[in-house]
Amino acid sequence: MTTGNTGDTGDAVGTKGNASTVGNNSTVDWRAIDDLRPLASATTRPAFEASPADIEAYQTNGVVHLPAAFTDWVEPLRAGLERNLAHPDSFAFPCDSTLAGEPGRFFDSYCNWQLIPEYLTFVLTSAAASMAAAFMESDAAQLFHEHAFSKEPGTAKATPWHHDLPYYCVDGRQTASIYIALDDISAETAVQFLRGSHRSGELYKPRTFSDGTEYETGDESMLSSPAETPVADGIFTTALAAGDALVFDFRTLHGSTDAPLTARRRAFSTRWLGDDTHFVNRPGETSPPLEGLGLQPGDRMRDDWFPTLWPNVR
Ligand SMILES: O=C(O)CCC(=O)C(=O)O
Repeated sequence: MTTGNTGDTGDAVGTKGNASTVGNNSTVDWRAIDDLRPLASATTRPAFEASPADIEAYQTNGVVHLPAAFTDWVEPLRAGLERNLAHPDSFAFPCDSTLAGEPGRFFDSYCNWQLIPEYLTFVLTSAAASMAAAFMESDAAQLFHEHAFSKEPGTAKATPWHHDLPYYCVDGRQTASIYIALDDISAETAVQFLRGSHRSGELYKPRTFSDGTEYETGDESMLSSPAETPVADGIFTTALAAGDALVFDFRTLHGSTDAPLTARRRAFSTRWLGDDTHFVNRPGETSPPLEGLGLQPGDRMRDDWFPTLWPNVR
């Protein structure tokens, strides 16, 4: 069994971490490519035909399950993630969230798509950009970043309930994460969602993945996210096969149980911004901690760093 921590696990904190943590520090620069626009225009991505029923489910529930949407990408994305797991410090924002004495390993890392060739190929040539635009009901889809997760067999650690928007330096209603299972995952151990929570209008304080500590947000309007699974009959959960996708809104609350894993549970998410989504100045730390953006609140995220990948531009 891998214990595989990148450093002293006693203080390890999740990438969705806080200012003093391992996960929000990086020994490498996530911005490997100065200007992504030429790369975006030199490549094309296939169109994804979303069914009206799936779009309706996404808009209503804040999450939709797309079986076998990326089966062909499982092997390349696993290979990409293995690079990250084998050499965490060679990539951006590596983090182990299992504390000293806890079994298994809960690893995550993000903002590596320019550094890991399999990830780069995925974002530039897969149907993910078009899929994101379809579910966001947006003309365009701009890539924010990717986030990869790995829980090893024996891990018995919940993913704390949270939603992603307050971690990010963006705001908007047209957002989507495309979460691809890289292993078969039982419903009991898969990520779960609180249906309709994207429409509550509430923002919940970001929490670390290691022990659920809330961020110092400096924003008194943010609430505490639920410590336990919120409302059983409002929960969306499903078993996943490797290659299945879950598409969910940045505002949808999600988390997992701490049921012990008997097999690996790996996943790869890409985060997408739609037409109405823009830069926002959060008073506390954001995750990823993106610096030097040179943006004012309300500005669209800059296209040279966060490329628009749908529609194709040539
Ligand atoms: O896989 C998990 O348990 C966490 C996933 C997650 O929080 C995310 O993709 O935003």
